[in-house]
Amino acid sequence: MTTEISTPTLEERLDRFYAELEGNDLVPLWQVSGQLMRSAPVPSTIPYLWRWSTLRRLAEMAGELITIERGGDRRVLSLANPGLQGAPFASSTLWGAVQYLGPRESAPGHRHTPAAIRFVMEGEGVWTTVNGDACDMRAGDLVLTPSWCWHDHNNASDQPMIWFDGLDLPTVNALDAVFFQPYEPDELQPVLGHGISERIWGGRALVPAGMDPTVNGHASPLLVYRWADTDAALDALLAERPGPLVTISYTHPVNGGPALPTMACEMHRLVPGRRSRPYRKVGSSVYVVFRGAGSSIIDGQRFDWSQGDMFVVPSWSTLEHEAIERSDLFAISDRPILEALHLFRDELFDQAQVVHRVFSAKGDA
Ligand code: 1HN
Repeated sequence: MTTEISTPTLEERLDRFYAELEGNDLVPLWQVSGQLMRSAPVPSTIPYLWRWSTLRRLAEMAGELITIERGGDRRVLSLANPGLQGAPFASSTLWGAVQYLGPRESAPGHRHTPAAIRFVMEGEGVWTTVNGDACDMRAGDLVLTPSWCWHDHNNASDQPMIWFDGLDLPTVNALDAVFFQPYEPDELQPVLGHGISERIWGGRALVPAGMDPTVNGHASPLLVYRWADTDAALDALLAERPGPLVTISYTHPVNGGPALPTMACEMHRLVPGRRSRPYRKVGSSVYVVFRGAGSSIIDGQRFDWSQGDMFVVPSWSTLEHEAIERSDLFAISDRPILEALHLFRDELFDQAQVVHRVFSAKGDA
């Protein structure tokens, strides 16, 4: 009697092949190339907005319920983009958050490789000490804590303060380049003086000769950008270049590059009643409404905003703004990283022709 050895069909051979690939931790490109190679970016980050009323209420609740302890170190509520599967990130590359510091409270010193910015929404009487330089924080000020600089926050007033924190943490994390170190043995570093970097490097286009501009590595040696200067620069620019939108960048006073090598900071001033031209760029942004009210259309979805609201614009999303009163929008982005890698591109369109859907934030009536 003869046993028949049947040749396996092509289908059987393919089944075995794919099972073997899986069993050996291999993935064939032809099954995934459609997801990996798109004609243009398809971000997981979605356009999204958080209301200031919600942020402030929950930050205040955190102030009542949560103490600042070593380890956690900070009372921070992160903007968690719903497109990012529960990650505490505003976008795939940017951290955005509100931080609450109670009256007479300090947040202990530490340093980390992710760089951070603070943008102050309201209040005064708080300073962040950065490598010994106590940087006073008032509404509209931008304070830098560059990569690996020691920093602690101190509130000498009887009022709490809430500010916006922006970090490049998701990017540094994706690169597995996060290092963190608590300041020891004391909770706070010694203060060498208040506003040292401003006195040395804050002279607009006048910088000292013969002083090292690399004290903070590739970050700006100037740690604080005051609202009065920002406001005056925007006014002057608007007088010369009438809207609908003017933008200033916060720069390194010596090389003219971004204030931080990994994160761009900008302030946009919008003239009421006029729509900005549709614009898109590679890389995401987190916006903070410092003053004013209006709306932004992100890929056809309209987000109405007012003072203190925060929203995310994903990579390659078309963006238009229209203010109903004079408005100032602070924004951070990952643009310096994309530019350094020669991956940046952008497009400005002529016409607003967008039909829009209206976004309502959680908690909106
Ligand atoms: C951090 O150190 C601060 O120093 C704020 O205030 C937010 C988010 C993630 C990781 C570290 C701060 C942070 C942070």
